[in-house]
Amino acid sequence: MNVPQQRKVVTEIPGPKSQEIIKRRSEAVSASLGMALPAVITNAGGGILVDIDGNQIIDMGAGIAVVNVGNSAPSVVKRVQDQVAAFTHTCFMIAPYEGYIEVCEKLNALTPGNFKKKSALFNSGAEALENAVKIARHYTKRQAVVVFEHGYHGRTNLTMAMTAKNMPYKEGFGPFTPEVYRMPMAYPFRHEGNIEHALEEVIHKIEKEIGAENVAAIVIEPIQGEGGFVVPPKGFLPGLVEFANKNGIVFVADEVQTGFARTGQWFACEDEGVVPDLITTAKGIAGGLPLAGVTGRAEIMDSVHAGGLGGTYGGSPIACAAALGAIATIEEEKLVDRANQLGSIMRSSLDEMKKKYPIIGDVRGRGAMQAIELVQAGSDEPNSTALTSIVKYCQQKGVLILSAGTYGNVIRLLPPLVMPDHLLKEALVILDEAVAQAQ
Ligand code: PLZ
Repeated sequence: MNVPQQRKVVTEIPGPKSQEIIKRRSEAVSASLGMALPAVITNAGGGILVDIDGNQIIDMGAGIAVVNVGNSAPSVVKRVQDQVAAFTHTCFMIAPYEGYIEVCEKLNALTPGNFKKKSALFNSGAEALENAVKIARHYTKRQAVVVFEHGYHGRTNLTMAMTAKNMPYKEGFGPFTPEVYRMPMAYPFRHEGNIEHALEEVIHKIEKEIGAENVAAIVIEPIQGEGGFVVPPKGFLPGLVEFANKNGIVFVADEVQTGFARTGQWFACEDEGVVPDLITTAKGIAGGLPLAGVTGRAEIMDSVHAGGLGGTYGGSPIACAAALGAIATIEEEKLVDRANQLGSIMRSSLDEMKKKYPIIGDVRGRGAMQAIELVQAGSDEPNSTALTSIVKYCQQKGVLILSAGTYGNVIRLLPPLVMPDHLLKEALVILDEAVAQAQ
């Protein structure tokens, strides 16, 4: 491993060197960009981020579920280095290279569905979602797009419209693209009314308010990420797929956050045997390099005229080399199984915490994607003050944890899947202390 797998706190966080650079950051970088951890990173690997002051911080975010295979995974590094030395760019639409084709072959083989599939590659999750919608509209010759409360799909104009939460993603950035319709999400912890009827309610609303025959796509995250790791109850996703199939609607699973072993399966939709028409991927696909994909039924993917999709950098040879390295790492190191092991360590410790601390209202997630939702003790009122205090406490102790949730009250745990047990357990002990002091 390129960095020692040990937590070490040698200065306050941020330390003096980080503080100096962060001062330059505020002079040079637009104030519009957030910063969860005020520590300037110089190295990272396994489950550790090393900052410029020499602190070794346990990484419970994996760059938002990106470095599932770890930072600087050897097989990613090697393939990227070889690719950069060979050539950096041709533009796939100008002159092809094998890496792009190989990544598509892998995506077609790994994603659920026993039918002929094809893929196209892009640069970011938002771009994948944009293209999935373009493809679905072109194929169906319909316009409406159905999305869900608490959903997140990106920050471009179309994907802002698809994203549920106003602050910070949408405030002041309108007008948004039309023909995007938001449906109630089956959110077990907060569902108003009978959750058994959540599916019927959605179907009824689509039929009455949009007309099923006008819907091009239903787009949903199988487990919502930014929305707070909302896991819909069994039956909800299969029910939506059935409705989509019956009505000629393209069902799109947004697996940008859940994909690539994160939830203890290659893709989260496999859990209930859900077979989407299209799947969007990004983040975990390429070990940190910018890459995204749309994969799905060949007849849908091929329905767009030649030249209808593309982009200068989409599926860059370097990002494709990284993806092949990341996919090989997931296979060779059995990271799908590892996600389940990490998940059960996290789950048992979070369940214990819930028994002790009344500000934990809910524990949920799947595989190495686990969360706690914080409430005012004895109610289900969101508690974002406790979240701020917990995140800060963890930071000072050298543990990076990320927040999420429509109400800013969810702590989400997304460790790299190569994190050793001892680091994960140490991070959970510190999280326990952090929750205790936030009571
Ligand atoms: N779909 C399900 O989780 C990205 C957003 C970080 P991009 N989530 C992290 C931030 O605050 O900008 C995401 C996602 C799902 C789409 C996206 C968008 O992916 O690569 O950030 O464009």
